[in-house]
Amino acid sequence: MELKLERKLKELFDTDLKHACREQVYTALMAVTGEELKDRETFAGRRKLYYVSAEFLIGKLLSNNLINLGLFEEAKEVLGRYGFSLEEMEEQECEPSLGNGGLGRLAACFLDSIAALGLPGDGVGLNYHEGLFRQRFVRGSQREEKDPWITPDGWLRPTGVHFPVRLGEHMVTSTMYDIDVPGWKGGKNTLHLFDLDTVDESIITDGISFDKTDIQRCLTLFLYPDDSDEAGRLLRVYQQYFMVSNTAQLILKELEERGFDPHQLHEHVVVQINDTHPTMIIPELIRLLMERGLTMDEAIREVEQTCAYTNHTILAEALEKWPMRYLEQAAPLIVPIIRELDERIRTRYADPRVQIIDGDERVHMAHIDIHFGCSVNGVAALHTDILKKSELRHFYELYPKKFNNKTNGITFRRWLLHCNEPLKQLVEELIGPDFKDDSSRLQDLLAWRDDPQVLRRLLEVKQEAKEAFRKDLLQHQGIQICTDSVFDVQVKRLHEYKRQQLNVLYAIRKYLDIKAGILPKRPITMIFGAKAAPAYTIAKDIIHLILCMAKLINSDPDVWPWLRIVMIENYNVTRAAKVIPAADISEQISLASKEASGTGNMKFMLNGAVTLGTLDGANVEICQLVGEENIFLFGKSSDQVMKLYETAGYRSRDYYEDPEIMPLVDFICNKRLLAMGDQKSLIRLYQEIVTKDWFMTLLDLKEYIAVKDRMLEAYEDRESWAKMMLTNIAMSGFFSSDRTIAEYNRDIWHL
Ligand code: 26Q
Repeated sequence: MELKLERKLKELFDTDLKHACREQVYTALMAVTGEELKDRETFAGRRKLYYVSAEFLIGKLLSNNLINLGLFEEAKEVLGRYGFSLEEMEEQECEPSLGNGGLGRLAACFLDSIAALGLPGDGVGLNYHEGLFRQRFVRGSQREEKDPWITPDGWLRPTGVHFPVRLGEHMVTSTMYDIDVPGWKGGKNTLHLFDLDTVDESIITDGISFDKTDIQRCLTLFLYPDDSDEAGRLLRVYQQYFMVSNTAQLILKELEERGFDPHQLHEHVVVQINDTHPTMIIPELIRLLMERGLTMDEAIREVEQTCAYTNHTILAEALEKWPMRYLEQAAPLIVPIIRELDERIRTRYADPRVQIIDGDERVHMAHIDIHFGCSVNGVAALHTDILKKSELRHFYELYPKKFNNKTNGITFRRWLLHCNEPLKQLVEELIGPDFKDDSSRLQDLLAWRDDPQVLRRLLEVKQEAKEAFRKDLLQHQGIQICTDSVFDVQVKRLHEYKRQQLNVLYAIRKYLDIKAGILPKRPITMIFGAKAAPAYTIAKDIIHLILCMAKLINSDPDVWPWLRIVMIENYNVTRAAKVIPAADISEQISLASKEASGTGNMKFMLNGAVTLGTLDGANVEICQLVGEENIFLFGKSSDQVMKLYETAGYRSRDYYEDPEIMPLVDFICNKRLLAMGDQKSLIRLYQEIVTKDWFMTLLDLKEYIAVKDRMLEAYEDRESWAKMMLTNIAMSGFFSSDRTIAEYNRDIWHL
């Protein structure tokens, strides 16, 4: 490593490690790492996977790549000897935020695990020039700014591969860029990101606005442009078709290069469709196979056995249904195919609920996947059950064998080995290094459950992470927090169903208690981090309320020594890796039945936080693994919630009128808050909660308060708390994405 760095510094800057500046060392390190990656052999096999996704939230790659190349320790040591640190190198790397949240991060963890298991599988997506917007807080509200991430010394490699794509009336030519995905034990796969050379960043006007009708100049400018207006939605369809047409052409090109015939597609290719965003790959592949001489029947048969679909949501409003005229405008070549597929289903089934095109000429994307794919999977046991028995019931009756569960996972390389060095070291000292290859070995930690010395060391490791996060927050936001307080953390996208507002109502309750002289046993630091979709008004109102509460408390010396609210600005993968190791309490408080899985919950568990949650998504499986005595549960069950929706049986006003609840909700419109913040926003949020509360915040509020108070009480018995931490870490092995990927391969991919 040292020699290679010296050589690179000489070549690029005519300098050496003794004299180079930080930026030069960074550039050299990136280049050397890139070259090591390039030399690795690509995984190959009889059948190849294409994981197609509109999002890959890969985050920074330098450390991750060094770890997988086995160069991490060496790089750290060499840099250290010359007065540099790997952290300061990482600071210089831009984060590719090519995803919104869970779905995109899952795709990134999956790429890591596919390569770790040595399976031949590439990711395919879009090369958004600006990732998800950068979030700034201005006068207590979210502002969006662009977040360019493409730099000359980054990981993106031009390939010289181009495909013609018909976008609406125009033929365009794509360019493919590649990012290497190294395996943990050698070998590599590739993430292919498609782009258009005509895209022009200069059309971005203030913030993140641009002319959404100028398709050739804006196609891949942004990840998921705002879908709140007509032009935005249409652009999304253009993006999707561009993505899948390129993917389909790449698949057939590689198939031919490997010496196979299009008639043998399914024997050599499997396509995993990540939510419905890449659904148009089904008609596009059929179209291209027919161009290559297959009959429609033959083409459909091949594609059916090639494509598999993952569902990530139960929220009806998130299931994509595109007006036919959007498809006619953006993707005219596949419209006749979609109409033919629709006809075939009509002749097979009379039930209007399973048709592809509905009475309003809207195309139900998931229905295409289910009818014309070989597998439908949910992302946690509860989620898959709900799909079977309610959301996709009519399809489950038609195709019971297609339905299967694949509980999500996370890559332990990033979410333990890299982000929590002290914990990694402690674990390794206790149980040896085998857990790095086989996460289920973490269970060996249970042997130390009753060892006071080990439990004490676990608490010290947590303290160290809290200290590191304190420094990080001070450096990035100038905010000082106390590491002797309990760190209570809720970080995830802002959505009403995730119920950040429930957490804020608890903060209001604590604030009022403290003002009344009822003090907690120990100071509490409530940490939030969340981006709201730019057009999601109520989500932005909730951010505003959090920031107003933070300000109110900060200016009140009665309160701030006991309660602090901190909102992490621009929460992203990089910030996640800092805050998750530091958390004591992991808030997973979605309304039961609404969070398909959650993956943050797994990251917290692995890092020794204890979950405060509802029985939703993968929390159910966490509970089964650790036992009810090692998790804090509250709230109505998913069955109860679904019944309430069915019968329209929830009226928020009935709960609001409870004398314990009313003052908390009313506080949102308290005089001091209104004077401090945006009245319109606060009143709107208040009204929403009292009159609508679609995600039933008030339903679970009292129990949430009681259980959280009990949890804070439990925190005071440090040894028994440490035991809970240890049990959580020990049982988290199941949530390794290596396990998830092994299951996908066993049941669906057969690579
Ligand atoms: C759809 C249509 C138009 C515009 C945008 C969208 C859109 C964008 C993003 C729909 C869905 C998403 C993202 C969904 C997502 O992140 N789902 C999460 O997936 C995780 C991985 O499976 C789960 O753990 C989470 O529970 C689920 O919310």
